[in-house]
Amino acid sequence: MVSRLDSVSAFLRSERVDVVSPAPTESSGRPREMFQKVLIANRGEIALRIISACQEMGIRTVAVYSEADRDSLHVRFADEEVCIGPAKSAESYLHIPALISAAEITGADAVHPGYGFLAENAHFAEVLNACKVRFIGPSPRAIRLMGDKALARTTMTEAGVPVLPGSDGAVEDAERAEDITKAIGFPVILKAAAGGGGKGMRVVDRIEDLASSFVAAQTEAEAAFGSSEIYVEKYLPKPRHIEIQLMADALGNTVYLGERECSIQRRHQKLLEEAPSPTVDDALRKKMGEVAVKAARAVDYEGAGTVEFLLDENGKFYFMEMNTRIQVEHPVTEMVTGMDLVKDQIRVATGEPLGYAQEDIVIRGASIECRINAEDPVSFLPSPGTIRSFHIPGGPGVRVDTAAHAECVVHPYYDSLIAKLVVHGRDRAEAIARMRRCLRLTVIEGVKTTIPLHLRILDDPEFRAGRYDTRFLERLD
Ligand code: MV4
Repeated sequence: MVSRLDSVSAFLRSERVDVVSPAPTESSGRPREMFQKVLIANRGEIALRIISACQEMGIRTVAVYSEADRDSLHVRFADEEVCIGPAKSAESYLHIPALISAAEITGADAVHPGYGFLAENAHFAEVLNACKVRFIGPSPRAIRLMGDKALARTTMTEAGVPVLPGSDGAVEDAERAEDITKAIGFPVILKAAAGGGGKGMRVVDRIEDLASSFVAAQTEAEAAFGSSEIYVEKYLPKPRHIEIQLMADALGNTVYLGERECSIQRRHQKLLEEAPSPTVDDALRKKMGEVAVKAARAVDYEGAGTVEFLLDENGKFYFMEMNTRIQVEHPVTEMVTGMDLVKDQIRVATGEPLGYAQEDIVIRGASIECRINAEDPVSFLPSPGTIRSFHIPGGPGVRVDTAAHAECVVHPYYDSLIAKLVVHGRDRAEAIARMRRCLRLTVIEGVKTTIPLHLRILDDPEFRAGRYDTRFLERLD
């Protein structure tokens, strides 16, 4: 039996190690007992969120931090902490050897990646599993299959999941893109196979623009993701972004936990999310949920995952991508279902059964999340600095997920999220009123924030009527 130290040392000496047989497990290939110690390979609010779940489960925690985060709350509240490098993410939160070393020297038996950073890095998951440290998430295979957005479309087509007309996989050149476009008709959208989030995306309305747009998309994709692979889809002009939350255990139980509406985005950055969607009725929820489960089963998915769909004006929906991580906006789902998705992630990673079935999932009331970012609410330029005063109200149906506090520094190295303000109401009108009240009674001084923009969104008649799509912010006067 190769010891864990040998396998970690082998990794640290070379780029990759052969996958060695993991520790003794049940037939499902999972460790029997609950984790003793979880390392959180992340920072900020999600690191605190994971520490909270671990503390409630009696699991010890290891925080990793960059030199810039030395005084952060996730370091303060973890049981142990390891400095993994300088402020730059590439030299700290993205530096796999440092994270593997931290897991080894602290004896962590699992790693929770959170979202962003290495959360969807199949190599990171592979190395951890090879070093007999459980990656709390899906298999490297599922991460890879869904991480290649072009391959994901092909996999979903084969699984009977509706996808928009377009290419089967990546398209090798502009000529091939032209052939496909002639078959599906304009407008089309060119997308980067190696990553979502809008980078390497181009909408093309006419043939004269196709070749130049294809090259521009390739160039941007290569710069953003290290791969210039592009695929083509029929473009939906005014879709809604509806995503289905999934949870699956290692024993074949896969459950959907309703949907989230995430159409209010600016340059592909989500700003405000809500559950349930004002446009999804029970019948559509069931249809989308069952299709999302089918998508998960097609890749033997385990853990928390989200299938993102585009919903058109006729109520037809199409697979856009699958996120193989816990998402920023998971709290709105927790507020309307009463679940704790991070605890579920940790439990199913040990091989435990889900403990609930589809019929146990009931959506109650309405929830809204506003992302309070340290950004200028008009220009959206980051507004790093020291928070001088920090007060977010509570009260019935209010949740705040944050790692910020008075005198803390909002660094320019990381994302600008200061706090997720989440409310729950008996219905959507109460949730909107509650969110407005909380935003108006919030005091954050020292940095600019997106609070004024959120108040404008909540006051907009179209938003209040639930009549909005992904172009909403373009129309907000
Ligand atoms: C689309 C689309 C319309 N048609 N795909 C992909 C990345 C994601 N962040 C936005 N994406 C879109 N893909 C087709 N075939 C419109 C968008 C889109 C969008 C989607 C959801 C939420 C906000 C959006 C803002 C701009 C574009």
